[in-house]
Amino acid sequence: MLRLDVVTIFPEMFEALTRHGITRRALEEGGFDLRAWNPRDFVTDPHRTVDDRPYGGGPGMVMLPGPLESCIDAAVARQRAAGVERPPVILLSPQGERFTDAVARQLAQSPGFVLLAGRYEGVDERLIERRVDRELSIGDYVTSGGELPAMVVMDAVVRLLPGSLNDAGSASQDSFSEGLLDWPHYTRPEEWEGRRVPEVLLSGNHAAIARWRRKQALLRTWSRRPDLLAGRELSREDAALLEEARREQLSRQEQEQQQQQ
Ligand code: 9D3
Repeated sequence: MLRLDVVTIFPEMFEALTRHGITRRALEEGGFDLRAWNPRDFVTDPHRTVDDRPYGGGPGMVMLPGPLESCIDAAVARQRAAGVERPPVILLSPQGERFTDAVARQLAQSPGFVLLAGRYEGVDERLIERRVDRELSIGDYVTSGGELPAMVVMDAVVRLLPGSLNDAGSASQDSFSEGLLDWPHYTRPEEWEGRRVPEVLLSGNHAAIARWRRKQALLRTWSRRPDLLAGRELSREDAALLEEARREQLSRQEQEQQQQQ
């Protein structure tokens, strides 16, 4: 069982994971467990202070190192009691290494880890030096705190755990493990608002369907996310499929232009 601990001043936010969907099911079936720790519970002053003004001035507040350290140590102690010898402490931070599918797969192999979600402008640097093993960012945009990024990390990791999906096939077929975007999906009705489902999907010809889907995935990846194909050699079959898809797309575009004239 994967052990997850998170240090946060908003523990209730993590109910988004424990109350809904795939993550709720994985929790109920014992795929992982999750405990949220509030640094406010580790301070004794009447205001239960966890932040203060930055030395050197400037806007916003900085999280105090003391309460965070006590809180992290309690989370680490729980991990150790559960048999996780050296749980890494991972800070969610705009300065972190980018969280990718490869990082998610690495974390899913581990017995457990502690996430630290910051609020305000940041965390006292000395706490990071003393307690944090790794920093992760989910991308180049600003969120209001580390909690949503922590949930993104947990969700992406938990859905990789064995037995955590409705459909066991999906995780290995997933876009990013394959390095390709998804093909388009269709369901009933066969015709909707004048648009028909591609005939091949109604044909019952499984080989033709698989070929069509692969072709669509290649075409979409090539046109929307060329970066995913950049460092990568396509198989002879894939290269031929993509070439065919590009020719078909070009002739469709030419037809559309003719109709406009
Ligand atoms: C980079 C902006 N910072 C200087 C103006 C201030 C700041 C804004 C928002 C510091 C922290 C935050 C809260 N966000 C996170 O802690 C965070 C985050 C993010 O904002 N984007 C992508 N990944 C992450 S992981 C944690």
